[in-house]
Amino acid sequence: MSEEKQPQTTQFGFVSVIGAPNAGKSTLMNQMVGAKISIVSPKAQTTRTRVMGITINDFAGHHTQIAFVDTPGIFKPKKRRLDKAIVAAAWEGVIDSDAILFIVDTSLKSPLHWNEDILEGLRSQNLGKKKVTLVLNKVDMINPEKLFKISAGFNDVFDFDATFMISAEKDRGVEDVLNHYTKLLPEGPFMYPEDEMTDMPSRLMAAEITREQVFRKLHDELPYNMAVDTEEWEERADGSVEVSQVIYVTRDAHKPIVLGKGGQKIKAMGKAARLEMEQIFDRPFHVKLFVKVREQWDEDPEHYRIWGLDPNQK
Ligand SMILES: Nc1nc2c(ncn2[C@@H]2O[C@H](COP(=O)(O)OP(=O)(O)OP(=O)(O)O)[C@@H](O)[C@H]2O)c(=O)[nH]1
Ligand SMILES: [Mg+2]
Repeated sequence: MSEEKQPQTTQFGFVSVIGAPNAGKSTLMNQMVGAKISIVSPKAQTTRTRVMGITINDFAGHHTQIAFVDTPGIFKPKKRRLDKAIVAAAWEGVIDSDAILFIVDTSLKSPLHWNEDILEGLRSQNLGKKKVTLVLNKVDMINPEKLFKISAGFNDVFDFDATFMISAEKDRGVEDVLNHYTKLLPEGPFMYPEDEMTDMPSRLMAAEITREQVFRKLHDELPYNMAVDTEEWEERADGSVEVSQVIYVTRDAHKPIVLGKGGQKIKAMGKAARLEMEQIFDRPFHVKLFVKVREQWDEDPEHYRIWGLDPNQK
């Protein structure tokens, strides 16, 4: 019997992408969607909210729209309110999804140990019939022997429906993961227009683009404790967009770091962000950036509201 199905039948589902901070969740989602939807950086805890990347794929007679939900990295939050909200948002993604993609950074010294919290969490969540797929990432950095040991270690402690070994960054093995979900997801109508790639509002997307440029231009000079909000978004008659954004830092001493000598740094960030926005939104942009010190931006209820996070996580 062949697995071929009628091409008219469509399939649709949400796949939540979970993993420890820095595992490569956003890199993989962007790769599968074929567009830069979620920002990526070498710093842990880059993604702070749920970001959806939508794609349509055809494989073995299946015609499927897949909505990947990139989540913030899951870790054990200690005290900070923002950390608790971030981790809660990640687990919420799991509960709402049809299937779970669990991605692991295999280049770490002890990946299994590093992921204990998540495995524990997966065991305690009511997953019903949801399948959990193991995706071993960054295989470009380790040898096959170690990789197979890691794979066996994870499969010993949890019942995964399949295991993939990939390099999200080098685009190796990514298509197999995409095809897996193309077959797996339930039959049903597409939930999003065929050309839609994300459900993220443009203002938030623009803020994320700038936040990535701040990471890039400052490397390790700035702690990760920084936020960007889009204050104004104005569509001009000529088709261009004027955007004003504020980069929030928590200390006076951080302000000159962001500005750079004679404002060089912030100028460069603004330019890079503008080019990226023009590419993503396919229209001209004018970007104005400001730096403000707000010691407790991560306690400001407005910030939580904008980003769809719940400030009252226990
Ligand atoms: N060598 C290698 N690096 C990778 C691979 N995939 C991702 N990375 C790098 O790992 C770092 C983290 O990638 P992200 O995609 O931001 O990871 P994330 O899981 O979304 O991280 P958070 O949002 O902070 O939880 C970045 O520097 C990526 O370039 C891979 O396959 N190989
Ligand atoms: Mg991320």
